[in-house]
Amino acid sequence: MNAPIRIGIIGAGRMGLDHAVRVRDRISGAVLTAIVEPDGVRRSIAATEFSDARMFVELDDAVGHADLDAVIIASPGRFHEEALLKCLDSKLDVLCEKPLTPDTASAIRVLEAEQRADRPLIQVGFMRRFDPEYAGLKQLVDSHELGELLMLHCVHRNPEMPEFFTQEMLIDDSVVHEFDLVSWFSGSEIAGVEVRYPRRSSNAPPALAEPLFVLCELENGVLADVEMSANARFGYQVTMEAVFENGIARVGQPSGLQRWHEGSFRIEESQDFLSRFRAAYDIEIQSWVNAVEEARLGGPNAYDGYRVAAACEAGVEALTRSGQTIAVEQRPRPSFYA
Ligand code: ISE
Repeated sequence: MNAPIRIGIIGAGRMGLDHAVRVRDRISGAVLTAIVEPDGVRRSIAATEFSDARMFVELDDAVGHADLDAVIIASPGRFHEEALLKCLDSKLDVLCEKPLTPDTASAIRVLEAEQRADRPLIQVGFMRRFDPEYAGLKQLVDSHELGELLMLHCVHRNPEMPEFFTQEMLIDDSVVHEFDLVSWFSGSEIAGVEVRYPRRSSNAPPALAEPLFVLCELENGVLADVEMSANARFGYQVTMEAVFENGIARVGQPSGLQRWHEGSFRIEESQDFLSRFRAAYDIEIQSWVNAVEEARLGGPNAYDGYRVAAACEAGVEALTRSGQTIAVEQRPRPSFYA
């Protein structure tokens, strides 16, 4: 049996700690050796919970001292470029949480640096591709069993968002997932993005105008709409309906315990993305670890992250030019990412 892959996690926030538990308890062939977190409070919480891992303030220290084969980047997107470039310099395999970077200029710098390596080293954390229902839908699309895919109706509802959440984050932190999926399902590139504003929800904090209605035009003619709600209150709900020539398919419908009581019927709804996508994250990280073992990627690559960044850039511009379709500008896929 091979030695376990030694993993360091950058960022001990909500996502980073969730991955730390996953690597420690549920992933085979991996061991958590390091956590990098500049914030002292978060670092000491992590140190208590993950006493077998070494704690570092800076990535440089971890790369210099810890036994590392691979890194999960779970810090906020604006810090990704610097971390990615350092990991590439040290030839470390990386699972980078979405977004790869917040804009295309920085994503291109990462792609250029990565292409100096022998092979792609960065997998991007579009975990929904690993959700069993979404993976089943992808198989259905690719089988052509229901004919060609025509449209996708996507719903992305969060119960509430933290105070720091900005209007742009509705696109590059949330709709970013749908940008990846609609392109993956349709097997085509996003050509244009339009944003429309329905009546504003009184649940929206002063800094946000939402919900949003986002329309994506794919190069092959598929249309995808996304309802993005940041403060839907009742729970966390992410669904998709795919319309084919000869049928439809749905994912993300409420499931689980069903309860009938006092004249009503009830099914529990998820309350956050970590529980809703727990299985997807587990499968994603296991797939990545297995792939690292074989010196390859186990999911979407940095070019996928770049093209989604390009769609996000158009989407952010569309926020201020409601009703206009903003073209997505992107460079062709280098053969390195074929
Ligand atoms: C969050 O960062 C995620 O990635 C979740 O999957 C998404 O549903 C949520 O809207 C984002 O803020």
